[in-house]
Amino acid sequence: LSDLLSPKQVARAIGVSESSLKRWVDQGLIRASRTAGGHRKLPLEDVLRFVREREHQVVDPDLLKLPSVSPRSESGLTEGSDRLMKALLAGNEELARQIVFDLYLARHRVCDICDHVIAVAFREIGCQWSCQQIDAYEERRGCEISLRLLYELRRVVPHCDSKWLAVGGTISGDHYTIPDTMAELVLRDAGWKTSSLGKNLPIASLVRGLSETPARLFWLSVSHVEDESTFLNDMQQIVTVAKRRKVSVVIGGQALSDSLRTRLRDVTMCDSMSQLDVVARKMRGDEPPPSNGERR
Ligand code: B12
Repeated sequence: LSDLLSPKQVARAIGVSESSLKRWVDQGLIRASRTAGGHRKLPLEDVLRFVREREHQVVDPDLLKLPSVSPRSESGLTEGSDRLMKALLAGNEELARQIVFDLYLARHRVCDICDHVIAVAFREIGCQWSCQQIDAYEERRGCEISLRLLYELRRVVPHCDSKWLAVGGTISGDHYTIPDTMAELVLRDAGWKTSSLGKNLPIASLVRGLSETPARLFWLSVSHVEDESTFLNDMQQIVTVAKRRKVSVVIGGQALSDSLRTRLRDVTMCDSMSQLDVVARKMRGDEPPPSNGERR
């Protein structure tokens, strides 16, 4: 992430004096680097971490190059999912962004926003689609907006540790982009360096990608399975290479039926992004950070 901000920009953005801000920097509360001329420069992700931890309000998000945040944060996950669903169906990207970033700045964890807000909104969108209450374009447009939001969140999650590399993707026939992009984002938030190999990838290529990168974790998002026995064969190929290379395989997704689950071996199965977060942090020997008390 290359966004570096001046103390003046940050002070104005969060409505405090520049001298308070410089003091916090000098006390080490916000990490800063110095330019050749000796000026302090603050990385955006460190500023956001400080804002979340100290519960400051962002009064002028433009100055942080952030999407606009509503002045009074609506911090609940439950209201968030309903509001997000409506914003997505209306194609209101600005409002959708505001809802997601408000929750992030209100200290909800990225995995909780994914599970309890974005995924819930899409469950409802799926119901409305199957009851023919909405048109395909409304669903698809909502997917496009959500993907962009996930990439914007990715811009602000803190730096990751390059020792811990995770790769993953989806197998050919699986066109679902949101859960895979979420898995990558959650892994980054859990401190992993990630590199998605891609969506809808032929199994041979996915396996080659796994064997040619020094990854320690391989994630597979499974939202659509065309044929169960082909899928089990594909998984066998992944697990064989992963074992040889001492890579942990973590899979999740709504197409993992009970019959598939009972036949899968040597993989960690997760039902949610929160579980992925726990598994990923445990592997690195980390405890989950504190989050906003309200879970739903
Ligand atoms: C958007 C959508 C699509 C879009 C996706 C676009 C895109 N760019 O991603 C498109 C148009 C491709 C699509 C196509 C189809 N879809 Co569709 N789709 C949906 C919808 C509305 C949302 C899915 C979504 O992305 N949700 C957001 C994710 C994040 O939520 P999630 O899947 O619940 O994931 C959570 C967990 O499973 C877990 N998880 C997920 N992945 C991973 C990975 C890891 C590593 C871990 C740890 C955890 C994890 O964490 C997530 C967050 O909590 C669902 C409705 C629903 N109920 O979900 C239908 C739905 C899944 N689709 C459905 C169907 C039938 C189809 C089609 C077969 C339609 C058709 N006849 O062509 C095709 C199949 C496409 C294919 N071959 O891949 C049905 C499936 C019914 C069933 N169980 O069989 C659903 C349920 C709609 C419905 N009510 O009928 N779809």
